[in-house]
Amino acid sequence: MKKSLFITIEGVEGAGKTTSIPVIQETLSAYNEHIVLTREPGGTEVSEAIRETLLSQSLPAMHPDTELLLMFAARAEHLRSKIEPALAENKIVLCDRFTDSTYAYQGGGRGIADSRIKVLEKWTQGTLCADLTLYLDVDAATGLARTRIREHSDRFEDEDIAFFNRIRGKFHELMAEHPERYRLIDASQSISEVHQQIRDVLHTYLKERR
Ligand code: Z5A
Repeated sequence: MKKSLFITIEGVEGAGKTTSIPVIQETLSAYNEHIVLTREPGGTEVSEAIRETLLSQSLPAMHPDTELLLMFAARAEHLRSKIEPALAENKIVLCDRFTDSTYAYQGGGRGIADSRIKVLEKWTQGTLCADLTLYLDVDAATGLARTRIREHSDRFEDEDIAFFNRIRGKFHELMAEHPERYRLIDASQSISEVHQQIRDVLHTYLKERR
């Protein structure tokens, strides 16, 4: 049986993706102990360097097209040198954000048409897409309030609430378009309740695959 799996975690800032990763890893390890944890933008030395540019607040604002192309430049490197080899070796790849974030942030947030994003998606990924997407859903104001107690912000976190409301709206559209891979987690609940939902969803998903 194929043991490789490509799992992505999505949500607005402060949804609790980072906080949930150890729970996801622990639950998945009963199925396949070879798990590659990674993130976007980033995940390789070159892609992390592109991430620095994308998130930097010391640079002037960049054009949305530049932002979009840099996201896919980082993704191309990440796919070729890390994700695709790991999947070929039958590993699980657990990725904190992936192309759905591009549709949500550069599409929903910045207003770039889906059709333009699709061209780059096809070029960079071919037919590869996530097997499973854990979508942690929380309203933008709650998510942002959770992150704004941090000392440092990044270029995205400085955007206004309308930007993040559009992003959440886009994630909901994506969830309706891809019910076969999307699993909704109610991230407005307490951390322990969110983690229990994640365990339940993963156990059900993995049982169905056996
Ligand atoms: N981006 C893009 O524009 N296009 C793309 O294609 C891709 C990405 C791939 C990456 O930055 C940025 O890049 C991101 C989108 C953009 N925008 N921003 N900013 P990042 O990786 O640094 O940002 P992030 O993914 O949004 O991470 P985050 O802000 O840390 O969110 P999180 O990982 O979901 O949250 P967390 O760190 O787990 O939790 C935040 C705080 O909330 C923390 O203190 C927790 O203890 C607390 N928390 C978490 N869950 C709960 C619950 N349930 N109740 C109460 N408190 C909670």
